[in-house]
Amino acid sequence: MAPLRSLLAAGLFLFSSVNAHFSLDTPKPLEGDNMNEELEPNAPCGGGVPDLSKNDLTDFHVGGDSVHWQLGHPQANFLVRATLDSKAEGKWTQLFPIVQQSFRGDFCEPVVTAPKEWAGKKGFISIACAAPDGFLFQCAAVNFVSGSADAPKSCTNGTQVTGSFVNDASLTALLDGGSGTTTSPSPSQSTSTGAASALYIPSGSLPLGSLAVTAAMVVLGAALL
Ligand SMILES: *[C@@H]1O[C@H](CO)[C@@H](O)[C@H](O)[C@H]1NC(C)=O
Ligand SMILES: [Cu+2]
Repeated sequence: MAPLRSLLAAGLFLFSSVNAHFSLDTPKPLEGDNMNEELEPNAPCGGGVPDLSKNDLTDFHVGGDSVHWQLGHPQANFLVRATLDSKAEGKWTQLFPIVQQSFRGDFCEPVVTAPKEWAGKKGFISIACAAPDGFLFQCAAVNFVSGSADAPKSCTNGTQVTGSFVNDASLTALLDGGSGTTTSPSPSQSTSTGAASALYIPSGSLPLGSLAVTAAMVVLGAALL
């Protein structure tokens, strides 16, 4: 029974690890809890439609506030950028060094700052991710306010998640003064995660189906133990 059991365990691992590109948790994303993953490759905000006259805004403290996302790939590079443009059409400023996340799961930076003179203005924070399957984007519409905020208890990194600061010219090009063109993510990135990208299945395509399969495998697996 051992081989079958380990096969099922492998299947379980596969199904539980094959999910989202990445999702933004804090600040509140434009699409709320209803992110359309298929639109996530669209710059500058994925499926979110940036328009300060319509979007819900949350406060972001220029002296330091948290930015929290979940990654569904084993590794990706992230750029945190922001603009005061009312439709997020350009003028992107970098808010935090480009960070390379290794391992799937939660990543939260408790202290991300914005230019002090932005306090009292409205704008967008956009997270640009260079993933094995291309660029991915999410945005939040925010009121930039003065002062700093303590990160909430929910601001944690996954236990196996690590971060390191890296150079990524493909992401730097997405800043004002960058080339502005969308070239493919850096080659080192794609090669190091090539095997994993082959496993990617958009979770939007069969959310209930894969859940049902996972549930069935849990039941089967439990029966065999
Ligand atoms: C998560 O990891 C990053 C990168 O190492 C680090 O800068 C950050 O402070 C960590 N977040 C928390 C909540 O400890
Ligand atoms: Cu992806």
